[in-house]
This record gives sequence, structure tokens and C-alpha cells, in this order.
Amino acid sequence: MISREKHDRMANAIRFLSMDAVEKANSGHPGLPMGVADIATVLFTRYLSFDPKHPGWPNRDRFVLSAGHGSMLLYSLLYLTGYDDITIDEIRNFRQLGSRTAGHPEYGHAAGIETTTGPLGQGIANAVGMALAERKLGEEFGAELMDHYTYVIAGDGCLMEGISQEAIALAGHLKLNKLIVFWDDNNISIDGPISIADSTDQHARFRASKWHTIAVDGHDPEAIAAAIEEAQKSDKPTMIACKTVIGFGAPNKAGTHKVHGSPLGAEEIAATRKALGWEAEPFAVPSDVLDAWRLAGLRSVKARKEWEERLEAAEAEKKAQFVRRFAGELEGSLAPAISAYKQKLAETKPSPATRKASEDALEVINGVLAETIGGSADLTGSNNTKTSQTHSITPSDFSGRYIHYGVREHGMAAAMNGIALHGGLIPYSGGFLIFSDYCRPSIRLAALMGIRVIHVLTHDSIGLGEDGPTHQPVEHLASLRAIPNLLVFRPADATETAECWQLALESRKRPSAIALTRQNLMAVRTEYKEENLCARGAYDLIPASAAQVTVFATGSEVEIAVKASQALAAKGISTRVVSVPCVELFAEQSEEYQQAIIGNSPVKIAVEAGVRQGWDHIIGSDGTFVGMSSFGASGPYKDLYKHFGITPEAVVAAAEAKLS
Ligand SMILES: Cc1ncc(C[n+]2csc(CCOP(=O)(O)OP(=O)(O)O)c2C)c(N)n1
Repeated sequence: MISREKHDRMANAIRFLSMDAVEKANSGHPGLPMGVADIATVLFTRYLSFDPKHPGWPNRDRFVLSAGHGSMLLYSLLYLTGYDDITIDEIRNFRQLGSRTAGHPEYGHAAGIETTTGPLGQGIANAVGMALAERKLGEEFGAELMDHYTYVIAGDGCLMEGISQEAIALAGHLKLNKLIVFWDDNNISIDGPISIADSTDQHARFRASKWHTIAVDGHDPEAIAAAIEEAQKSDKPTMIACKTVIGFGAPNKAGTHKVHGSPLGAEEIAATRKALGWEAEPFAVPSDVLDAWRLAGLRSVKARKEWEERLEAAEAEKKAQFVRRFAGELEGSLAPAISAYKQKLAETKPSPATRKASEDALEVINGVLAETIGGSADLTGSNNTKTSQTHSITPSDFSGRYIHYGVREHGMAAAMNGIALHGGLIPYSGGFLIFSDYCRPSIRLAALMGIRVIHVLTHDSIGLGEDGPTHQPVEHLASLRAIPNLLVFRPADATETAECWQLALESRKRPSAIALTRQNLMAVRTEYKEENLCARGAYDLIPASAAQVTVFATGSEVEIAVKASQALAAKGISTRVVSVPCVELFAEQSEEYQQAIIGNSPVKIAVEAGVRQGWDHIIGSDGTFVGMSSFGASGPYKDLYKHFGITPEAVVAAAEAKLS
């Protein structure tokens, strides 16, 4: 039992570390850590199950600081509880180049940072994915191996962001009752009191989304503890509204927006030291307080060891699966299964839309990998993401492998990040390429974090036809390609689709977007090759020596390039066709390979039913681009391709014009 006095001193250690680090960095956000220090102290010293010396323990509770600007809260907690990665020097170097203590918590910088937060609303939505993963894995491996809580601290900003509604609606629907969110109800954001911009009754809102809600004084440790215990018993996710004072303890600035995001200043810090009775020097934590925190860090060692014993005692196959999946390794049988499938494709030469080819590839993949968990933002029949193995998950039955995310692309993408971060599962899901814009902030964070999530993005051009320009992506391939560390695949036929899926799955440290067509495409890869040709990003599909013309194309436009090359060849113009299923992988090849593929034909043409941006790297600024330079239009897709001049005839004419 921790006395009130001890509790206060432990919470004050967070407050002073945060204040002092922000002061030294001369930037940062002291208000939130000072305000929620009591909540965090109760959680970390009495409830959170974690082991700083074994931070990757799969059954640990997850803690997400959704209000990432309060990063010093998390860094203080990690230092105080004894994580090796966050030393007092790291705290001193808060926000400095090369430190682990970045401005906002960054996944991968230090153990204990469960996700990258900062863009408000993402963390709470990640946590929904973590809680979902916990529930799913608990169903699959049993509570003896997977049974933990997911805790979140979210601020007013997180709850104002639209993504939070998508997230809480999904969590409420799925009854993710081991998800517990502390709302830092401090009535302050940057511009001033919340009342200048929001009048939401958050309790009513959460309850309407099928959550349990509790209200407490966020500075009363026993009330916080009682609320956590009540939440743990709930059959719904719980939101605990914690009334707090931002910048608690600062005599002149507490409770105002002045403590939100600026250093307090030497004078106010001195006054706070006095007010809270804290005599220690900056960055010094009195030994009795540090000892108490370090003891709190040891609280779950026994639970962790008992869990390890249970894993050891588990049936051999189950244990091996669990260990493999949490290590993020694929089944060895995946590659042979893809090879066998490619062999079949070479024999049958089917000509489906690539969205259907993706479904067929997934049928093979999902048969081999039990860890894939599919889904769609209410477009299952259009995205073709559901296979015979992936039954739907329902609030009462998590034995399935398919999530109906509802019409919530942003929430879906953020939940997928949470699922991947949790471990044990590989999330993939479906949406329209056009609505990748709705997921973009989460896709970007997946790329920044370097995690394996796979977005199936169908209806990838004017080729979707009649739905018209609101649904026809034009700039989306270019804009996704602009995100560092994201692989953007655009396969040309069923074989390339299978290869791109394999590459996406094998990319453990980056997310993938797979752009797929609605319309049928002819097989362009007609011979079996064991090698994954898409792995180099671009390759010779139709070689030609001393080619006068080289046509580069992706996805549905490869067929156009092939037909154009045949017409040009018939006219005696030697033409090469290069398929470019993944620009990013191509850019990673050796200089020699890239040069060889780009080649030195006098005429270089790129064909892609999107904007030119990005293509000059391959065709040069004097190259010819056959694609889109405006929004699309509504009509049958064949008419649209003619209307916008993306046809074999247009490619032939462009080549001839350049050669003449
Ligand atoms: C998506 C997004 N928009 C804007 C910001 C900039 N921002 C950082 S903190 C903040 C205000 C948040 O207020 P609140 O959650 O109440 O935090 P507190 O003032 O209590 O620290 C804003 C607008 C951001 N980080 N993310």
C-alpha cells in the first residue's frame, strides 16, 4: 500500500522531471504530464502489468499515451520504473537530435513506447487495434497466454478529432471491455478553454457508442484506483473522465493554456518547487522516491515468469506458433505455396481483375498463414478481401479472422497499426484507392514506425468507370509514393498480384499499399518463373535488343503497353516493355540494374492512368507520359480510356511522333 504522501512524491517526480526537461530543451509540453501524473502513478504502481527488463513480453498490458505532446510523462515513467533505454541522460537530452526522447514518443526509439503518437486521435485508435488483437489472440491461444488490458491516456484534442469517433464506435460495437481510456478532462487546449470550440457531453457520447463511463477527480488516487477496478469488471470498454488541472502544482500558471506547450520559466518552476515541497535539484529524484518507483517496476516480474512457465508448458505446436508469430516470422511453407500457385497461373493464364486475383492469392496465403487478419471498410464484395478461411469476427465470437470495420477508413487504418504493433497478427484490409486519403495519416504513421500493415486499395483508376471522378484516383499513386518507407504496389496481372502479396508479407519493417483494378486484365506473365520478378520493382517484360522505344507501365496499363509494343513491332519499330509494379523497390536496386532497366532507347514512354509526378526519374524530363492530367469522368471504362487518350494507339502515335 502506498501512502498518500508517498504517492504525492512519486507523482511529483514525474512533474519535476517533465518541467525540468522542457525547461532545458526550451520547448515541449509540461502541462499534461503535470496534470495526469496522479493517474499515471496509480496506474503504473498498482495496476499496469509490465516488466521494464522484459519490455517485449507479449502478455504485458499495453499503455498508449494518445496525447503524445505530453511525451515527458511517458519518458519519466520509463526512466522511473527502470527501462534501460531511458536513462537520466536521455531525459536531460529531451528533444535533442539523436536522443531517444524525441519531441513526441516514437515507436522503436525506446522500449516501452508502444506506438508513435503526436497526431492527436491516432493513439486511442491504435489502442482499439491492440485491444482487438488481445481479444482475438486470447480466443486463439487461450487466456493462459493472452489476457491483458490496454490503457490509454487521451486529451481533449484526441476526443475532438474525428478519428476518435470511428475508434470508439468500433470498440463499443465489438465490446472490447479490456480497453480502458483515461480522458484528461482539464478543459484546456492550445487556444484556451475547451468551451471556445466544443460543447460535447463526452459521457453521453461514449455511452451512445456502447461504452461504460465513470467520472473521477483525477488528483484523488483512491478514486482513480476504484475507477480502474470498476472498469476492469465492465463488459464494455470504459472511459474514465478524470477531472484534472493542467500544469498541476504551478502556482500561477496551473489551469491555464500557458502551461500547455511552453516551458514554465525559472521563476514559475522555483515557485512550483516551493508549492509542492520539492527540494531536489533539476533531474535529481530523491532516492526514496526512485526506489519506490523501481519497486513498482518489479511488480509484474512474478506474473511474467508464471506466463513464461505457461508458455513453456504449452503444447509444442501451439508454443511454436505463438513464438513464431510474435517474432514476426512467416511460415516456411508460404514461398512454396506461392510458387505452386504461380505455376498454376502460368498454365491457366486467367484474366481476372487484379482485385479478384488478390482474393485468389489471399486464398493461398490465408491457407498457410493463420496470423493474417483481414477486413474492409464496408466494401468486402468490392475489395475481395474475404476468403474461405476468414470468417467474420462478431462482438460475441472472436474465432473469425475478418473484421467488418464499417465505413471508417481512418479508424480502420489506425486500428490496423495497433494490431501490427501488438504483435501476433498481420492485418490487411480493404478500401477504395481514392479513400486512401481518408487513411493517410495512419498509413504515414505506419511507414514512420516501420510496421507491417497491408492495405488492399481497389478501384485504382478511371478503370472503375461509371462511379465517376469522385471515385477515380488520379493523384493517389503519386501521393502514396511520396510517403517514405511505404511500398506502393500496382500489379499488372494475377501472377504479379501473387508476387506483390508475397513481397508485402515479407516486408516486416514497412507497410504496403496494393493498388488493384476493378476491370479484368489479360495475363501478361504467361511463363512460370520461380523468381519473384516484382521484387526488383521493375523488370523487362518484353525485352528487345537495341530498342528504339521503351514503354514503362504499371498495373492495368501494362496490357496497353504490351499491345502498343506489338503494333510498333509490326511497323518494324523495336520496342521494349518494362513492367513497374513497385517504384520504391526499383529505386533500391543497384545503380547498374536501374540503368539497365531504364536503358537508352531514344524514346521512353510511361503509361499510367494517374498523374505524371514521379515518372521523370525513369523516363527523363524529355520522356513522354501517357496518363491523366485532370480529374476523370463518369462513363463506361473503355470509353474513358479512349476519352483520356490512354490507349495502345495513343502510345504508338506518341512513339512515332517522337521518332519522326
Ligand atoms: C492532429 C493534430 N492536430 C493538431 C495538433 C497540435 N496540437 C498539439 S496539442 C494540441 C491541443 C491538445 O489539447 P489537449 O488534448 O486538451 O491537451 P492539453 O492542452 O490538455 O495538454 C494541439 C492542437 C496535433 N498534435 N495533432
